[in-house]
Amino acid sequence: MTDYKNPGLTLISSEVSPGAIRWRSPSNIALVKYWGKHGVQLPRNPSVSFTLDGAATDTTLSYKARELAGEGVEVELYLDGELNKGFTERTKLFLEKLLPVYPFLKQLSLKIKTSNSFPHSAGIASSASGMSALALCLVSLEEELFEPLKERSEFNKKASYLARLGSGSACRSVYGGAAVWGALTALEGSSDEFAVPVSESLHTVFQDYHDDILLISKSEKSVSSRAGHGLMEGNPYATARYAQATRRTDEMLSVLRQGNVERFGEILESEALTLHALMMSSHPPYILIRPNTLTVIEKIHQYRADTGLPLYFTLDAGPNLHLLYPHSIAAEVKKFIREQLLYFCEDKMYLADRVGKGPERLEVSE
Ligand code: 2P0
Repeated sequence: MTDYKNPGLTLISSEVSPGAIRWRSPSNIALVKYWGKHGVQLPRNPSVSFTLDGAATDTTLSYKARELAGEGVEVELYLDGELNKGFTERTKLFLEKLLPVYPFLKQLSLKIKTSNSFPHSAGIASSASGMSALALCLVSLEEELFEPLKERSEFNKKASYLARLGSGSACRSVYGGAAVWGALTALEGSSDEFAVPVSESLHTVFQDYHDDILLISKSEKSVSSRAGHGLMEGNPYATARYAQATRRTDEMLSVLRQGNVERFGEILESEALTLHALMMSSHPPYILIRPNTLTVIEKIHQYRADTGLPLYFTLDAGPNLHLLYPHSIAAEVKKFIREQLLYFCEDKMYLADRVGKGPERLEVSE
């Protein structure tokens, strides 16, 4: 077990000068899905994801010594420049959970300014990029107030660990390329407590893979991911699913090394459909895909049969489709999207994204 508890990390308030830290973290798309958790945000099975490039959260964490000491954490969160009560409350609870690791957080007054690169209403979850950006700001804050961590890998591991406590999938966003979260016998250093990078073994074809996100519906989901994970506890297929996901993460890692885009696509699509089948077989059952999700899936299958091109889809916990394909076929695929798929998207919108290099620390702007 990793134990980051450190009661010694406290400050002499009169010595703290105000400051600010800014990180931009991308979102990620799971290739093999995390679905089901236990304990303190521990996954029931390993998962592997591509880190995206364009879909990201930009977060600035400002801090100063707190005037009056209190028990909880003093924080305000501004989303796109406006104080957001819901996110402030969620962030406060998250930071309070971190007090055993960072007791100094209650000696500070914190202001978080955050914005997403994708529109609010796009129906894309921002918890992965948001919690990853915040966790990176916190580890940088630790370094600024105390000592630098010895290695870059230690920094990332701690950020991934903290991000996981905010939102499971966020722990994979800390790394560029691809990341694995969950202990796998064949992957040294892998853990249920944080994600590890696997980008070094990524075949060149996957290094700039495309992920175009088709916005089928922007409505709020009827069942949250948190509730969905919870329902896995009573799902009759859960045990078989966790074993399958473990095997598939192993196989996906070989596929990512070898550059086999067809096998990649087969696993990818089966993972998407399995995820939604798990939702439909939960008690109570629920359905997050929409009729247009199925229409587009059929069109993608037909396109593949007609052209032989390796265009495959995946789904998150919602109705929107992610279309994954190699850069070499980008021109044809974009034409197909424009001419045949956009009609089925709400507001005829899609977001063009691709595999990215991971989070970046940015200069603080006033
Ligand atoms: C994943 N998803 O692996 C899976 C597949 C969505 C579909 O993890 O409760 O927001 O914060 O740990 O990470 C979405 O759930 O859930 C998710 P919490 P999270 O990306």
